[in-house]
Amino acid sequence: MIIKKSEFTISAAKLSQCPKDGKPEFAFIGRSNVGKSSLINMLTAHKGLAKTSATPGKTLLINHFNINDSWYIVDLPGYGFAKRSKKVQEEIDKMIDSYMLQREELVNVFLLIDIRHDPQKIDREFMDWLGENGVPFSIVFTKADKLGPVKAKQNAAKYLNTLKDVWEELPPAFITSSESRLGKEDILNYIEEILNGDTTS
Ligand SMILES: Nc1nc2c(ncn2[C@@H]2O[C@H](COP(=O)(O)OP(=O)(O)O)[C@@H](O)[C@H]2O)c(=O)[nH]1
Ligand SMILES: [Mg+2]
Repeated sequence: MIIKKSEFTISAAKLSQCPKDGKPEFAFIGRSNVGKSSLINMLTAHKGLAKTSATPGKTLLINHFNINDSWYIVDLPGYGFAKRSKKVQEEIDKMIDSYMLQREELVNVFLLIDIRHDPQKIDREFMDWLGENGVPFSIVFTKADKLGPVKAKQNAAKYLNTLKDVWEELPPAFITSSESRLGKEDILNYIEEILNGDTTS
């Protein structure tokens, strides 16, 4: 898949404000500062498409980006950001829940995990919740350049291994770096396969 066009479409505060053209959506989510904006910019080769910032936790809206006039990247707010007020975080969680459960256009969720960190309870809870509700997702390990290739692979394998306590089948997983663009082709090919209805690989 080659991304020829990527542009911001709309920021929605609720589901009813999301685009109504029925195009498939691939959502990106994770804890604040996990590298979500950087990953979206890397995948689209569009610097500044999703804002990267040193002040984490700023995206409060569901942001849609039109890709090639045929599908959307959806940038969701980070969950579990301690500096937000409880009330604001609850509002966000409600918005995320309704998007995940009700948005018919949603095809796949990319759940981002910082490859350097030990498994965090909040990521695991979110993953299990997606599974229980039948929402298809993949894991994207971010910031692999900070570890180097060997350690990155080890950490990813170790992480995935912890899921086996409950998960019979592991979700697809990608090791990425927005710095080195590692994982770009794999993720874009995966999206293309899903869009083409090829679910055999
Ligand atoms: N070394 C390295 N740093 C990254 C990578 N991705 C993001 N970062 C840094 O991590 C911080 C948070 O990134 P950002 O994309 O804004 O995270 P977001 O809050 O999840 O959208 C920024 O300082 C980025 O420069 C990566 O792949 N490698
Ligand atoms: Mg961001």
